[in-house]
Amino acid sequence: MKHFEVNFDGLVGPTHNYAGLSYGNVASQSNAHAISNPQEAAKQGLLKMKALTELGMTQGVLAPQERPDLATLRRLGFTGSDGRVLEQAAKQAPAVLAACYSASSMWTANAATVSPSADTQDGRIHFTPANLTNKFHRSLEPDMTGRILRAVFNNERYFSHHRHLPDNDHFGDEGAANHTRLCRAYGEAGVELFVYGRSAFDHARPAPQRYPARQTLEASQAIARLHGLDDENVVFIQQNPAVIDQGVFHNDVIAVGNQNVLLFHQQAFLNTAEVLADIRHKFGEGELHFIEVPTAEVSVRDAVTSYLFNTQILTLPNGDMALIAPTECRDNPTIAHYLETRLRNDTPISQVHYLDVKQSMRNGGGPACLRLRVAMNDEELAAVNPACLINDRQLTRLDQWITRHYRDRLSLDDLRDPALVEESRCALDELTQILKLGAIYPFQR
Ligand code: SUG
Repeated sequence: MKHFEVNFDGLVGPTHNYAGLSYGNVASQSNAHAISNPQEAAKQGLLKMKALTELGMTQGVLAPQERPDLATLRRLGFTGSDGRVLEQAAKQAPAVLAACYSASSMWTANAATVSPSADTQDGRIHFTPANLTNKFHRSLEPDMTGRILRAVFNNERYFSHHRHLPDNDHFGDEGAANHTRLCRAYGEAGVELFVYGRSAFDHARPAPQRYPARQTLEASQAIARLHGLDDENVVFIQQNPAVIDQGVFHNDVIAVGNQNVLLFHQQAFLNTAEVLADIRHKFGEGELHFIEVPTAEVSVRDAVTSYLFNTQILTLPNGDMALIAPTECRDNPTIAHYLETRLRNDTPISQVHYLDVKQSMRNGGGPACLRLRVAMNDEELAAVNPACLINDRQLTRLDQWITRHYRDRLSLDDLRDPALVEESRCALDELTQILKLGAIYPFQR
């Protein structure tokens, strides 16, 4: 039996825009109110998926959510026709309207936490959608995320789907963005690292002062329990609050792991020495590479602006490891120098590929944010909805679908346009046929 990791990228939705919704996410704030290009955003995402298939990887795709979320706007007291709801919301609560329009489900690293079958008690792959309680626009995602995941991983023998954690900041959960798995081989039990920003129940623990810590310890512990993980294979790690205060709103902005490699910034964690010793102990025998990037070489600021750590480390079919980095890393001389000289010295990473995902980067979403990793074997892969796996045919169909339905310019003012609601629905209706999802969207019922 073969074992590998499949990346499921979020398809960027037709309402991709820059609304400055994420306090604590520097890029989202600094690009607030910029004009977006949804068509370019979706195509950049598709080209990233294509690039991975060309490297020999199995690549999947997850459908976007329906936006605007008119049901939420109605729940908040806006009434009448769709057009009237938009008009009133634009007048009375433009920030709420923008939140209900966000295409943020494209960052599927925040869709769910996934534990592969080699780690779980019942030998199934476990999924828990993230509740994303810390940001209103993102808290609208989990129910639909669950529905999408069930439509893609639709087989109870192999896949176990949990409901998202309670919708309360005490259990704030941001999914795989704060979760990494180290292992000797994908098919063997690994060590699952859960990184949290604060404890919701123990106020004596350190917490950031300026920006919110989105993930709590208690949420991470609940996921580990739900997934039936063995204590011996789990490490809970507190993120350094000082870096959250510098814009590291998820751990995947400052650390990334794959198999026996953990690439992280010197300031990523609290009590780093203890954390590393714990990981090493639980990892057991075999080579384990801790690649610690010192502040003297890369500042936290450079890490946040370049997204050096929001890269994907892939194990290619020939066993080599490759790093998928945003072009912002190549354009920053310090980071380019680090990647071209230091990184490849004495580490298993032998190639670096730069991809342009600028439309997503402007909202603080790099290559790693755009993907949900699922380690699986042949048999499990055969149980995945095949239309959600990328091949040349699906790439062509999706590319044409984007060209047909997406605008190439969207300003916040455009969000009041009722035509955008219809365009998006029409696009998503067709998408459910391309990806064979069934009628998953509320407007289709
Ligand atoms: O949750 N940005 C997202 C970016 C998520 C990145 N994901 C990971 N690091 N895994 C967020 O902050 C900005 C939307 C706006 O401002 O319009 C936004 O939601």
